[in-house]
Amino acid sequence: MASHESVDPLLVAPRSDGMKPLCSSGFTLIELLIAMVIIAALSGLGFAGYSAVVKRARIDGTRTVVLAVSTAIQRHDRQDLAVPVLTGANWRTIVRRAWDLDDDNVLDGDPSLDPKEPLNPAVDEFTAAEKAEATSAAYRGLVAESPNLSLPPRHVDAGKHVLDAWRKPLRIDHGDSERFSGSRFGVWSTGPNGVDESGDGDDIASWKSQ
Ligand SMILES: [Ca+2]
Ligand SMILES: [Ca+2]
Repeated sequence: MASHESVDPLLVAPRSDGMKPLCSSGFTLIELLIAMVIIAALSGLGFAGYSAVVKRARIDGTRTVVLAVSTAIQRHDRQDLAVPVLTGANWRTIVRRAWDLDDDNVLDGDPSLDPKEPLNPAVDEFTAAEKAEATSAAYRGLVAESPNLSLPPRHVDAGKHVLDAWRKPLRIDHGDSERFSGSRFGVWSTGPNGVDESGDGDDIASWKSQ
């Protein structure tokens, strides 16, 4: 039997309605373009969905760290630190805020490990005098002084600063219990936009539920 006899004539014969035979070609250019547009749209939706999932995971991870730090500070119940300072030939005692010895609202790392990173002022915390004061009071920052505080390594930098998911050090402020929902202090991350809004905006704060 000849091979052409096995082909259905309807599939190859010219059609009376002027349309192409059913198996005459693959995709037309228009069909290819439509397929490409659909694939591009689906890819965009997939990327947007992925980005949203990553952002949510970072917010949730940062919130866990903020609450862990807040709990560790409450456990210490140590708000102030008496620091001996040598002025001329005389020693005197000054009071500093524990966990923010240099009063810059950045949660302290370990002063003795302060990397003095010139390109990142946020982790360039301690002046030489503040470092000396911290050393004289055996003060080493939250992570070094909180043995029960367990944080994922990605949330701690070389200077023992606690970082959020965007690699920014956490912030702290003391004193205003009305602002901090009854607590004497508040801890926060500057959030996805990396801008410090004192706990407002997209900041992730220990005294706010999100
Ligand atoms: Ca500080
Ligand atoms: Ca912010």
